Amino acid sequence: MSPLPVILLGGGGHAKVVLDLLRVLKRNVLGVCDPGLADQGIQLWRGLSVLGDDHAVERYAPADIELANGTGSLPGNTLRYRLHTQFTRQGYRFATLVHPSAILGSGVKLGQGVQIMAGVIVQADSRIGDNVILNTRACIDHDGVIGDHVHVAPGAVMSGDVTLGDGCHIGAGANLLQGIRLGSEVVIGIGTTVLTNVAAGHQQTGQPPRAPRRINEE
Ligand code: JB2
Repeated sequence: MSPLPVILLGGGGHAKVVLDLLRVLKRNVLGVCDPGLADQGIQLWRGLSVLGDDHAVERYAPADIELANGTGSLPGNTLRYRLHTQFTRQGYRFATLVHPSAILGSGVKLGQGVQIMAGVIVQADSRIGDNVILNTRACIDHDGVIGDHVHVAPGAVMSGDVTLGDGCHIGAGANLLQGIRLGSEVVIGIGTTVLTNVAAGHQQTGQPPRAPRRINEE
């Protein structure tokens, strides 16, 4: 059975990457819903018809289409979460998209609406929740547990057996030690190295360097 046609939600920066991914996967994209584009009277965006605001989705029955969430998720911005929960409640499904250059190990499980971008590696037995973005070149090593609505930004590295609670944001280039557990809604700053667990609703940013020491001389 051929995959259902797709409607893209959002026409900003993240949506460009999602649209490229849909095209690489040869998905039939019916158009984009974006109130910003519609308000400006823009009818064509990157070769796609602008269908209107999100109400345009309702012209299609949930069984006849899939949605692609083209809105990104940055700390404090709930739009992506809101679109996912609202349309899921209405019975629509979000396409799970995996770039052909990504590597998925054995036993990996992906939730609904997961977006795995170019160059991502997800190792054996990792579980990825709904509406997650694993952005360009991110890495989840073995046995990772990634909650719903998480964004792992480009180049961030989760060592083995890391658990991220729902709604976490992992900044670009961050590194998490193996076995680290983050509660829900934790924000890790760009380039931050995380060596201890972080409780729900907290953030860890910055990178205090330590003076060089001889190995085995703590
Ligand atoms: O209610 C809405 C709505 N409100 C704003 N429904 C829909 N379908 N779209 C909505 N938008 C549209 O989302 C705006 O009109 C705009 O076109 C788009 C947001 O685009 P922006 O480029 O501002 O953000 P983004 O979420 O695509 O990307 C952010 O997050 C990514 C993960 C950026 O900061 C990126 O740099 C980042 N990579």
